[in-house]
Amino acid sequence: MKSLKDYSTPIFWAEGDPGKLDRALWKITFDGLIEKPQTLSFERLLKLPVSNVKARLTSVTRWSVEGIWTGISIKELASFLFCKKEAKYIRVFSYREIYDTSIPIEIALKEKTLLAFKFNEHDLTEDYGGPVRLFCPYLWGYKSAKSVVRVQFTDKYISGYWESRGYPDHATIEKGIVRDLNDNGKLKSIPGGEVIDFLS
Ligand SMILES: Nc1nc2c(c(=O)[nH]1)N[C@H]1C(S)=C(S)[C@@H](COP(=O)(O)O)O[C@H]1N2
Ligand SMILES: [Mo]
Repeated sequence: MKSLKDYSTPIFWAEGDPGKLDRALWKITFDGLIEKPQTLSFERLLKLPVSNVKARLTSVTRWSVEGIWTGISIKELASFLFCKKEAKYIRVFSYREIYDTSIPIEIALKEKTLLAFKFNEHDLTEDYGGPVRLFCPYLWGYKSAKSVVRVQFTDKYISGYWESRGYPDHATIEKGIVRDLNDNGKLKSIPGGEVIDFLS
């Protein structure tokens, strides 16, 4: 099965390329409106029940790539961390905490929103947000923060890196044209919302 690189998926690092990341030392802090705030090593995270979802990452810059994403669902994490009912959003921070983004809890708890570490059985490389990134196929790609170091459960919405630079906070995927990277970048129409099928 092909990797993201095999599909020539563009590599976005608005905050600058983070360089080499050490998966053996990687940690993710979970805090905010949860009963059990804690920091988990990447190794410990991998011991939680794993989900595999076939879904697309779709960028507002008009490309879309599909594959099997493997990770720990936010739903699983919310139950493991005893998420409080007051939590309305998750705010996710990338390595160095320059890039962040937030999504509503009801979208975070949908089955395909993951802290993902594999695409088509290949470990995510640093270019694509390894060791672990958010993956949320329901919204534009700027919500899928790469190389995640912190997940905060919160009741206040704070615009993230791209949202505070003019991209919509809701990030609803709009109807229009995208390049399908699984089909040599062929231009195809999408209906709006999670990209499941193209319009013919
Ligand atoms: N840390 C970080 N995460 C990020 C970005 C970024 O610039 N920095 N870009 C976002 C955008 S706009 C998209 S479309 C996807 C692209 O993922 P890729 O670089 O793995 O293709 O990552 C998202 N996550
Ligand atoms: Mo994007």
